[in-house]
Amino acid sequence: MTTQLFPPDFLWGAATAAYQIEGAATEDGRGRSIWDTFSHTPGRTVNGDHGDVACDHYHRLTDDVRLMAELGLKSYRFSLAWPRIQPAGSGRVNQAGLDFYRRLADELLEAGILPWGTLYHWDLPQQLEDAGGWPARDTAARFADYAQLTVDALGDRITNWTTFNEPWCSSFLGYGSGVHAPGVQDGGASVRAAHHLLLGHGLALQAVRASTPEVNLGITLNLYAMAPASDSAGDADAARRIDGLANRFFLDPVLRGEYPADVVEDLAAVSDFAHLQDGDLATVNQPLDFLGINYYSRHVVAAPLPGAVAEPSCWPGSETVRFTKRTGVPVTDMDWEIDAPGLVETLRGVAENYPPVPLYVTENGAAFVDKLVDGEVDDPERVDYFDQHLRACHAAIEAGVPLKGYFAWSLMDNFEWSWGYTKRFGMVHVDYETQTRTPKTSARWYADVIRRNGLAAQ
Ligand code: GBH
Repeated sequence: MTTQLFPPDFLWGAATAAYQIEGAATEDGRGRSIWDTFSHTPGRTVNGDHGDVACDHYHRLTDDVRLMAELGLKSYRFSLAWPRIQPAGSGRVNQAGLDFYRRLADELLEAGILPWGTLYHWDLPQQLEDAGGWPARDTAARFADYAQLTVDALGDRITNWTTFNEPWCSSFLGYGSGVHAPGVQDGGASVRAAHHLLLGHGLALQAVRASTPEVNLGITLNLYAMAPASDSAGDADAARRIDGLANRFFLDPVLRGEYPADVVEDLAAVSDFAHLQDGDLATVNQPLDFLGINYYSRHVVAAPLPGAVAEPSCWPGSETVRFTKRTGVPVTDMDWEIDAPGLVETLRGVAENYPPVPLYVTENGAAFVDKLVDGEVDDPERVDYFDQHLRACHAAIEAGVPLKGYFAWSLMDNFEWSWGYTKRFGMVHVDYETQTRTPKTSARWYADVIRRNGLAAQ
């Protein structure tokens, strides 16, 4: 293949999230979040791992920004921990929390790196969970307040903001299957949670635009390519259902102001949608400056087996759909199929089926079993994963998709939620005993890509 150059202003970045890297869980007035509670509850995470220390980024931000500068990153996507800024989730503001992110933004800007803030990457203040969490409508209004005060305070330095990272995960893993905090298993609650996350997004955009109109605002959705396991009608219906819950249940309200009718029907036994009030969907459907897409893999699904029994699931109403694997398709250490053409499909699907909006890949990456040998980590599979997916991005741009940037997940190894520290997604290796950072082969490869503004001939 020939050299593939990207548009001159293409934004090359890497991403992280607060609870996955910061540590300092009880310092400088930070409040407790649902992930503190969850990860300290026996049996919830592998090895009982938690984010108390994580990558200790809170104390190492200067070193970490230097590392980013060495990589030549044009942008860095991070999340702000709501409980650092508003320890109780409402009311009193903790200035030390805002100061930390102000310092991070300043150091990034000084290094020529554009800071990209995510207001919510899953760490709801525990007190708001105690008051009902995302299934409660009031949480949406609390989020809008927090968004407004945070962007008011930092919008002079951080000019690109996303409201939520992956509301699908917060709703359906948090309140459906319960594999994420707060660990609830209740289909109806998960559907209400999704609605209030979407509503919180819309309310936040209205509030922020009213007080800090000059910033760019968007949301990040995790989207999956989809395929039926066979061409049977039953498998096609399974693919329609899972595409509905994973992708369209979030894309349609955000970009069109409506819930997909077929998904509402699939959910009939789970939710009567009595939580949906007049005007809500118009609120959700605010104009976006950009849409962030996190892409990892494809779901290949099949019709339920006869007599299958529904169990608590992140696919409410479609609990018995079977998730299958194609033979011969390589997988990552998460056991996710590597499917770069699925990224082209996903980007084109959004660009061709929804009103136009600038797109960013806000996460894409892979976990592999990395080994530190003589102070080096050689990770050719990760290089290959990034290479294939960046070729997919290039193909999408050539097909007319308005893709403006790409953030690799992740800058460094970190706390992989319920998998704890057992899964490594970083371009930079982290030794959790010594906190030593070691750029892997993929980090050097990515630095070359950025310098070249594209992929070398193969
Ligand atoms: C992203 O989620 C997240 O934004 C990021 O924080 C995370 O580190 C990254 O992906 C890598 O996972 O195996 O049943 O426990 C992508 C969506 C969230 C889907 C976690 C799979 C694990 C469910 N993923 N989820 S389970």
